[in-house]
Amino acid sequence: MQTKLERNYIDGQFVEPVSGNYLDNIEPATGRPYSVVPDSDARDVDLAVAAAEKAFVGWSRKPATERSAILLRIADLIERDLEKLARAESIDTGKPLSLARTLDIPRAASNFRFFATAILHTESEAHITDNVAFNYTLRHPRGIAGLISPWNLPIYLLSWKIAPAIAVGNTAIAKPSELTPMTAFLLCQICGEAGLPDGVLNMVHGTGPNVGAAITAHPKINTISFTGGTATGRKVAEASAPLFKKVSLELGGKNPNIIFADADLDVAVAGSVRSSFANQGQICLCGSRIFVERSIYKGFIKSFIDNTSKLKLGDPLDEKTEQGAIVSQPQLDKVKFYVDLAQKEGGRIALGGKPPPSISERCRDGYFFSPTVIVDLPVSCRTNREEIFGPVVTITPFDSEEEVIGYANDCDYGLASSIWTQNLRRAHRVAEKIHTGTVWVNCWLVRDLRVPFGGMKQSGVGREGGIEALHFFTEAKNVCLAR
Ligand code: TXE
Repeated sequence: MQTKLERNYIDGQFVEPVSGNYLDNIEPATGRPYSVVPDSDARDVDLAVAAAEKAFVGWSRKPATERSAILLRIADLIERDLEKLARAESIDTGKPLSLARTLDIPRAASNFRFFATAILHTESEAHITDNVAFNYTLRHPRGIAGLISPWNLPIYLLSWKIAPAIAVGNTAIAKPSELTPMTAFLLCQICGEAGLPDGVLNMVHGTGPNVGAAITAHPKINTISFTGGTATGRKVAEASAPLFKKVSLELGGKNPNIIFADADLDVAVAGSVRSSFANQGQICLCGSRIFVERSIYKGFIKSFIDNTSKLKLGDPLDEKTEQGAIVSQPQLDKVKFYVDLAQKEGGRIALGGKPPPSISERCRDGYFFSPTVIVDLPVSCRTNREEIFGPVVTITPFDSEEEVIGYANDCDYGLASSIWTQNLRRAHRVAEKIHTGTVWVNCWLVRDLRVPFGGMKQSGVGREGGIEALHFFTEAKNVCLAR
């Protein structure tokens, strides 16, 4: 039964898409539609641009303290509605309710709070040109930002873009993934209640080709922040380049997770199980290629499999569930494809490899897949190079530090990596040589909002987070005064 009607949010109003068309929104745990999403197109984007353009005049001139106060109210309201939002996120994505409650929704509140306060503590550079001039830097909001986000961490990632974009005085047109639009819709209600002026944030729902492409092609949207797959990122870059848009792309990953023999094994195993299977492996930062020093290889695999087997897979809305559903049928098919491919490439399935036995009557047609561990694969096979984005990891032995650095870097992606060792010198040495935007040592997914975040190689272009985000969403201007 369709229980909710989502609508676009344009100029402070909830409105129907111009076409009047809607897409089914499917609950991954049941495989059944439970709401509808506006199937918007370029005409809705045009309306949103008109609203954002009008709102920019007042919003960009508002004192930072006033913008900050509104963003802080949004953060408070997200926290007030934590349970409602967590439940919505869990139903929409298939992720465990407990994860949405402890990670996704709190992070959305933190994103607004962080950037609300960051704009109160900015500094500007001054450069004195000897005996000639005095320079200082002004940073202006750029105008209208287009913010496009994926389905794996819907409100977590969308708020990570919206908060800095509007905090510095831009207006925004956001497009959540058509697979997971619900919390974006609820966030608009919150923004209205928090007193965000009409038109500052506009939410246009719909597909990538219809709405995403209209955003990237729109001449009045001069800033694009995109998170999603690498193939889509390429399209976004192609559409934006002729218009000279400022673009930030956070794309896929195939992240190495390296365990040295001197690691604290219990900590490394627990951390690796989490980094492999959190959110069913559907986080761009998940460590999908595990490399283990040969002397502890067998022991690690045993312990890793023991711990993974204990993960409770079930109905995402069950409080005890640790592994929920995969987001969609195509994504489930993709996972199955790679598990088949791995076997054709010589891999052996040490755990999982198929959907779990029936979970419950409610979840009979849901998109579930057991956490899967594959061993005995060559390092450079497709399974070890291509992003699967599901609960599937490979484990490969290595003999030396040099060898494993080669393995880690032998990949088109460069988003994140983890190293587990108790040797501090080794940690620094390896961290310096790995080609990824983030290197975690003896931890995973510790995300301080101040640090630069982004990927190398095909994992993306640009950095967001902290000052990087404030700079990305502003235009620097040099003012030069003769002495
Ligand atoms: O993502 P898409 P999809 C990876 C993952 C997954 C693959 C495809 O491997 O299997 O990407 O997933 C919008 N112009 N990641 O297809 O298409 C789209 O509507 C502008 C990794 O779901 O990249 C959505 O809002 N926008 C990733 C957003 O782009 C377009 C997270 C992302 O969707 C568009 C998700 C277009 N032409 C998937 N086409 C990560 N690294 O976080 C689509 N979109």
